[in-house]
Amino acid sequence: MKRILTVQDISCVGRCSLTVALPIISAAGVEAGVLPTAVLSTHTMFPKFTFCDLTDEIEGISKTFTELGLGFDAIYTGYLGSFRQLGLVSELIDRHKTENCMVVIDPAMADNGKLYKGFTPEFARAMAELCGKADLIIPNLTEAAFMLDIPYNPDYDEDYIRDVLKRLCGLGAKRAALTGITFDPTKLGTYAYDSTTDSFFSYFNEVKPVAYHGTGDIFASATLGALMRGHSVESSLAVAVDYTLECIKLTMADEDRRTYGVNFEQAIPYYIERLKKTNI
Ligand code: PXL
Repeated sequence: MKRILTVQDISCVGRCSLTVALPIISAAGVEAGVLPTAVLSTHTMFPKFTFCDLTDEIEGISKTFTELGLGFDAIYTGYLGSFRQLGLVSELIDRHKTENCMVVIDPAMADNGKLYKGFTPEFARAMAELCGKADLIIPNLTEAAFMLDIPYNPDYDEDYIRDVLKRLCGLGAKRAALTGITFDPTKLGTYAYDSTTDSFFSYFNEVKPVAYHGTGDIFASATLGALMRGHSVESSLAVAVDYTLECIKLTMADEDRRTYGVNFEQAIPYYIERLKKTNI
């Protein structure tokens, strides 16, 4: 059984970061080790939240894993809250990265042309440096623009997306997958570039006329789960597109849906079944 380490905050309520990553990765049949970087009452989109920083714990936990001989098949990072955390996570990757350990980075910090509360363009550039250590990065177009220090351009064409992906790999990441990409009003999905083979890949499914918060974390966690189950990068991204769409459909169908996150829990049986198929 594979074991991964995911490094991100735990927001007690709000369906993001660890409360999403843990159940999805466990559902994939993969042991999910966690390194919580902060405890928040909710994520930062809520009008009020508490924040307990756990940065001081990162180095001790990381070193203790090494002393115990605990290795990981993947390190998956999500929302990280400070420059110091970026530095410590970079060291953690250096310490634990082996040939058989895949580094997946979701630079969760922005969406719809804007940085989340508390982030700056300088932070995005520091996140870009961390992304240089990844085997796969999974930004949305806003995060990509901030990391590359280029204007956010929602009126893109395929050439533009290919150029952005090549530049993202220019940061040092072996592969980059952009989420939330659409060239056709009826389709939404991912567009990816693998610099090791100089090849592009895209996968789309239905688009729904809604925008729910928290789908980025679900997409990244579902990708990681599929990778650890032996899917190729391309097949893992396709699984994540299909699972995220299923989460959105179930949320739309729920008359009592919450104002935050999507009903990813109800779509877990779908994910488990979808993992059994390799269509790419
Ligand atoms: O979904 C990304 C995320 C993770 N963690 C925290 C957040 C957000 C997005 O707003 O605030 C604390």
